[in-house]
Amino acid sequence: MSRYPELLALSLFLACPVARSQGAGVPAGSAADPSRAGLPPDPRAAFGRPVVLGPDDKPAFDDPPAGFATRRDNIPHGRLEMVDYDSKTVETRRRMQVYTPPGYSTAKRYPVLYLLHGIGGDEAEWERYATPDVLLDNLIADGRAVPMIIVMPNGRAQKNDRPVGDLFAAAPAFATFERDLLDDVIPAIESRYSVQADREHRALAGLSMGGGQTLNIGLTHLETFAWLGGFSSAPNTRPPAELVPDPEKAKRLLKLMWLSCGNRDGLINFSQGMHTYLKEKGVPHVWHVDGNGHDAAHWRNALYHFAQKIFRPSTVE
Ligand code: FER
Repeated sequence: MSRYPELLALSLFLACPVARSQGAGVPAGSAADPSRAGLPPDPRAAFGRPVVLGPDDKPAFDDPPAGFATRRDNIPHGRLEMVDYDSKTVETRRRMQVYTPPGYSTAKRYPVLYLLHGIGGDEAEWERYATPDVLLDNLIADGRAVPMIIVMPNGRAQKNDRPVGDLFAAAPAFATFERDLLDDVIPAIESRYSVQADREHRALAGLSMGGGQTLNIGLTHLETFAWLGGFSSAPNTRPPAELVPDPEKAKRLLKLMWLSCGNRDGLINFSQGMHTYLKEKGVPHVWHVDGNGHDAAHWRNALYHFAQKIFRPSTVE
């Protein structure tokens, strides 16, 4: 998100209309956490909004084992490459980062995970936060994940897509990205890589703004994606009843609906709202609340678990 997370957390809080309108004016880490009295605001408890936890808001999984994101020399490695594509949506040439698994071969066809970044990020953000290539190399070597392609596009669909200036001013471009993803990114990937081009072999997941994009785009395009993961989804998330107007259809088509958030994340209410709605409507989903904030630890851990569940027989009840 930034090389200076404290400053970014503070500036996001100051710029955040939702936080300000709810009067959540307590800087993160002060009143909410007496153990931090006298310390600078805790960047992990971003946005300074009060977190109210309910009985369902607990971990569904243990934290990953030590070393899960450490590169191992004695296993096969995949490849990470930066790829250009023509975007009709933005009318420019754009970039995305693509991971191909160890032994990638055009003699096989692979499922694809599209992985979306946050408001301060770009196509390189996931790599900075979570090294998805290392994570997947390890999981695949241990037989815990299916060999897959991971596509990390730039979710800010506008001509200048660098995370500069007022980050919130680009919020509309994160909505425009729906067309860029469906009309430009996916066709470019499917024409260049050896992929299984159907809904059951496409997953969409993202962190924060990218989590909101995942829910907004994925739940309204179940003909395109069967596996969805919203990590710490941001206020760009549309109301659950708009995204899932037909719960029976969602039940029939979703192979995995993953929602997760840290229990110190001031944006948790957006994920809680989606969990409550899906629970009420009987739509099976994962609801995983761990001990992190709005931070890379949550996103790395979420990807570790999510990547093991996709493109396999569905196990969620
Ligand atoms: C907001 C607060 C946070 C918001 C977006 C975010 C669109 C996104 C944060 C992130 O991506 O980390 O009010 O409004």
